[in-house]
Order: sequence, then structure tokens, then C-alpha cells
Amino acid sequence: MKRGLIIILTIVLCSFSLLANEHLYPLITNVPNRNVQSLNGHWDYIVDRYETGYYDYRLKPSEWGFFRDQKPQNESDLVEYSFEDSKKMFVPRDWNTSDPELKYYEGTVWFRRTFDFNPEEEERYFLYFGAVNYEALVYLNGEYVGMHRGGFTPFNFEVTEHLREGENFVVVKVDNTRRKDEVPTVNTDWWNYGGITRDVLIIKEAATFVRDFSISLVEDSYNEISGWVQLDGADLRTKVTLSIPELDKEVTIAPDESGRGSFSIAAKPELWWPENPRLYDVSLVVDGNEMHEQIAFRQVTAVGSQIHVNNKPVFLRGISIHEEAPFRAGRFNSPSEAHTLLSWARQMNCNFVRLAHYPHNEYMVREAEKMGIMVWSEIPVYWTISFENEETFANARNQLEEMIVRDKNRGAVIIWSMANETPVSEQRNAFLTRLTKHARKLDDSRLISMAMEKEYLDAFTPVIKDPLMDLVDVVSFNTYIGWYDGLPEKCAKMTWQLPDDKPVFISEFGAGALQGHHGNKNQRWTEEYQEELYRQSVAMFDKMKLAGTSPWILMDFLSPRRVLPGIQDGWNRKGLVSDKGIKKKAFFIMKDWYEGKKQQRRKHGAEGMEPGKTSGLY
Ligand code: GCB
Repeated sequence: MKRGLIIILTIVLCSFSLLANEHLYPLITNVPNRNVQSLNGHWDYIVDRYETGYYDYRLKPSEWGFFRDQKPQNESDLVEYSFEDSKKMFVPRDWNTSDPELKYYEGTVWFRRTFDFNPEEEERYFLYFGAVNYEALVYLNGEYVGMHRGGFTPFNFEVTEHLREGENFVVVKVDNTRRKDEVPTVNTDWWNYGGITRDVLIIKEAATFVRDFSISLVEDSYNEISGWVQLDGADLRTKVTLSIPELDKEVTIAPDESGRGSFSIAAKPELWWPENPRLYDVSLVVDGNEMHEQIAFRQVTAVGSQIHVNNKPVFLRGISIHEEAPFRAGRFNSPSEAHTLLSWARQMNCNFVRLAHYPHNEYMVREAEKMGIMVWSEIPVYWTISFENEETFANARNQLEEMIVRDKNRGAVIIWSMANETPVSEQRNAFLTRLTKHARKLDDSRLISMAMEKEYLDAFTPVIKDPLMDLVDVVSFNTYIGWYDGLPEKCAKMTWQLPDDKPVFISEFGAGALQGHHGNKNQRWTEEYQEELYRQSVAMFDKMKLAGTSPWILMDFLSPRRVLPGIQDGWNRKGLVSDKGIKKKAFFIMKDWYEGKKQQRRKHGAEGMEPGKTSGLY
């Protein structure tokens, strides 16, 4: 009886989790360098508060949903919606900042776009979304294509059979309702921006093509490059030619019957460093079709209490960043906006960014790599996720996979982070242990971390006691001494007890200040308070053995938790730069402290320098 129940439960669970994501095609990577037709632009949209476009009046999924994009054929026809006559929104964009009526909206919006297409025989086509927050149901020419959950990672479907000559239409039902068991859960400190927030593309590929590949230096080696290719399509044994012209290397890869082939090349590439972000062009040719990618070769390891990049200790001069656009509210959606944010980080003397609290736009990671900025990338396992729920785990694992699959070739990414400020419990420990093991299985060439919390042994002795410290490569924690925990002067009294067998990283600290609001150093919300907090914090850090810091946060960001009138008005004010792009006083404390760190490293033999090189200012 009991056994029967377990079997039934398992079947129910399995079928339920299958529903979480449907008909997804294995993720195609290196999308910015592929042959694509963009579907970005103006889309028609219908705000559907009651999901009338999905359910019938018996609350059953309707055959006549909005995905059909019906139009009355004559004056007697009854059709109670019209994409044509609805409002238009530029995609990619969050709806909250593109339509004032939708600023606080959480629910369903239907998007439609028509486009002309000429499918070529023999070619294959994939509909690709950079990200949709949160749930996307996708239809092409009136037919259901598939669904995806998770607001910050890419997904794609094969649509070769759905596309037709001439006019086509794609409809996406987007739902950003927060739900307890999702990832993230209902409670966050950021805006729940809904919509098609990243690029929409049709990828065109030959019958057989390289769907994914990996290339990097062999662990511990500086003179061997290795990796694999994954073919997709009709002839999985087709040979692939991989070349790196600047190294004068070429190798022919013979995939097995599953399309997987590995390679190894003796080569000594110039290394990627923050001060010299060297990228190599790599070309992959299958059946005469060529694809390019730009690759950073480097090593990253944890050695005792230090983080080493290319065998030299580095101090991570970081800053935390949300994916919000400079000079306007909302998600950013262009490389130039990513560049502006990263330029501010650069001006602060950063060599590292913590991309919080979810995988950012691929533009951001690629831009950081080009600029020589190292990256921490994380998934939204944030605060009080449903750790006991197996489906929540499957969802988090899927988001982790999509993040790693997309960015595994980005040498700039040196840390995968599993979670942020999650409350210790047996279920949480088990959840994060499984997730971490999975991450290592997917990619054991990077460091693993998660932002933990401190405890106090006594009034002035903070300590990290998280049981998962043993699991991670870098022990990271957030601390708000001087803001949520006393006044800035409290920092001077602290005697930290930190592990010394692993690198220790402060993943957050900070204070709120309204730019332009001035007062004395103990007056909350003034630039002077924030400045004092930073002054006291860096003095405290000077007494600690740290591998780096990433203050919270580069720029003010929207959050519904932040309601104080006249000060917050919906903004988390811990930015070092205001929402208008103006630097606050504390920015310069951090800039100077990081400048000092740079100089120190320079004196003690430049960090991260290639053997034989002498200049090393980064
Ligand atoms: C934290 C969270 C971050 C919040 C920040 C704050 O510890 O990790 O997401 O925004 O504090 O401002 O309170």
C-alpha cells in the first residue's frame, strides 16, 4: 500500500516537474556569433489580468486562446481581443518601466509580433529568448511551441516545422506572478520586472551544426588547451575543424555517434589578465560552415587563503551590481548600458564585479571580459526559497545549468555562486550541497561560493559558522556593521574570527544615502553617513585577512521594500552612484582604498602578472 503510494507520488511529481519546462531544445551557445534574425522591436501586447486569453469560463485552458491571434472575418464575427489595436512595447524591455500603468503589475501579459520569413530547405531554425521573466508560454503561427520558467537565463525551441514562407506570428504569454515555491521566491529586495527582458532571435543553422562547445587551458597547465564540441543534427559524426589562427593551431575533431568529440592542443597562449584582457579568435568549421568565438585563456584557483589567477594572488577589488539601466529605471538591454555600468566600476579601480542576484544579460559578461573585469555570477536562490520542495530544487538546478552552459567559455567568470543569505537548516544545507555538487560536475574549473551570514561569539567578535563553509572554495559573507547593526563607529571595535584555510570574501557591506542629502556623519540617509560607513569599513578590512570585497552596491536600484517617502520612494539607496548617475561621496572612499590595494600589489610584485612581465597595474 505504502509502496503504491510512493509510486503514485513519484509519477505525479515527475509529471509535474516535466510541466515546469516543456519542449525546450538543448541550449545553443555562442548565440551572439551565430547567424540570426532578430525579433527585437515593437511587439503588440495585451494585459490579461484574469487570464481570459488562456482559460475558458470553466477555468480550463481554452482552445481559442489569444495565441490564435484571431481576427473577425466579417462584421458578424465575435472576437473580443485584438493585438493589432493594442498598445506596442519595444522588446526587449521590462513592462514596468515601459508602460506607467504597469509599474506595479504582476500577472499575465500577451505579446505578439509578426515577421516575414523565408525558410530555406535543409536549414534548421531555433527560436531563442535571452530571458523572459518569469514564465513564458510560446506559440508560433497559432501552435504551442513550449514553455520555460526562470527569469534570467536563456532558452530555445526548434521551430523548423512551425515557420512558413511569408508572414508569421509569434505569441508569448508572459507571467511574472511571484510564487512561494519558485526561484526566486516571493520575497526579494529587487523589482519584479516582468516581460521579455532580453533579445528574441531566430537562429539559423545547417542540418548539422556545433550546438555547444568548451575550450580552456587544461587544469594547472599553461601550455595545453583542451575541450569538446557537441554536434547536433543529421550527421553526428561529421568532422569539425577547430583553429586558433593567432596561435597557428588547427585540429580536426572526430565526434562519436552522439556528436561529442574532444580535443587537445599543445599551445601557450598569452594569458587573459585584468590589465591585459587578451582574447583569441577561435574558429569552428563543420561542412564548410564557420562559427567564431573569442576566448580568454586563464587559470583560477584557491590556494590557502588566497585566490590565484594565473598562479598569482589577486585581491578582488569588487563591486556588486544589479541588472538595472544607468540614467533610467528598468532592466538594461544593450551592450552600451552594460559598458556604462562597468566603466563606473573601472573608475572605482575595480577588477571584479559581483553580478547579483541572478545571471545577468550575456552582454554584461562579454563586456566585462573585454574590459578585463573578473565576474561572480549567481542564481536567484535568495533568502527563504522552499528548500524542502523537490520541484524548487529542480528549478534552481535548471537555472544553474542554463547559467553555466551559457557562460562556461567566459574566462572572465571566476566564481559561480549558489545562493545569497539563506537561513541555515538541514533542508537548506542538503539543497545547497546537492546544487554545489551539481555545479562542480558541470564545471570544476571555477571557484564555488555563496553569500553567507555572520554570527557573533560575543558583542565584538563576529564569526562565520555556516556548516557549508567546508563545501565552498571561497567563504563569502554579507555584513552590515554600521547600518543594520549599530553605527559606523562600531566597525572599529570588531575582532573578527575568520577561517584561514580558505579565501575569505566580503560579498556585501554598505549603507543607504540619498545623493545630494547632506548632514553629519551619524545622520542616516546622508552622503556623509555613507561616507563614514565606508571609511570605517575599509579601516576594519585592513585588519582582516581578506581575498576581496564587493560593496553593496554600484547604483541605486528599484525595490518595492523601500518605501520611506522623500528618501527611498521605491529605491534601495545603497548605491555609490545615484539613479541619475551621480557619484556619492562614498564612491571616492572605495576608489582610493582600491587604488591603495593596487599600489600595494604592485610593490610586492604585481599580482596576476605573467612570468617575465613587469608592469602590473590593474
Ligand atoms: C542584503 C541582500 C541584498 C539587499 C541588501 C540591502 O543583504 O543580499 O539583496 O538589497 O542586503 O540593501 O539590505
